[in-house]
Amino acid sequence: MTKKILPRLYVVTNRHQTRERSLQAVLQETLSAGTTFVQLREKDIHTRHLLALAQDLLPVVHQHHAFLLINDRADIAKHIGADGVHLRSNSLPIPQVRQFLGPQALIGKSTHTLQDVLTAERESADFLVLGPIYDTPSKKTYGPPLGLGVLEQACQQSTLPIYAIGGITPERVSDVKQAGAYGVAVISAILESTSIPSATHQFLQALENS
Ligand code: TZP
Repeated sequence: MTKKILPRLYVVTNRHQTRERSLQAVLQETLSAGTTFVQLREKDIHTRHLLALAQDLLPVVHQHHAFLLINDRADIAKHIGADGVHLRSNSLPIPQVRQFLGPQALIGKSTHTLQDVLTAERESADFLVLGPIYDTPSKKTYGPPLGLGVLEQACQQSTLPIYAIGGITPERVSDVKQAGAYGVAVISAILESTSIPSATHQFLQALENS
């Protein structure tokens, strides 16, 4: 059975970081500019609104031949036919989600320590997101930056593709790739950008060149 090939750029949503633009408009712009991997991560939204938003976004994402993953909510992902789910530490365990969504679903896992990385590996996630690697405006929530050293160790000790997250900019792509990251996961450097197409192109170019 063939698994989907994972894109290198993973755009993570936060509708509060779009500079007053609608999330739909911002996503449309980054998808048109070449983004092919999106995580809908709206943690402070009621279930029914999240369902409606996900249902609204999925056809747009699929029109661009991109994948849509839903943060945490395997039930919503399954119901709308999303490409998979992105799990956090307090989500349902990976094996149960795998059983629920089936073998074709993409299952990503957020990790914040080397121990998290090794656990997620044993449970057969498809990919990991590790961070924050750098200082980010949201650092209070996510803790101090791990730095490139931890990223490098994680990439050496894991066979899974690892996306670096936290303060990632196009200028930092080559360093995280050099540390072994498969790709980058980005919120603010794309969603808050005054030119979403140009920010997206810069990331895609940096990923291609490193
Ligand atoms: N997990 C670790 S850092 C982070 C998440 C969700 C936020 C990353 O946001 P940004 O704006 O790309 O630094």
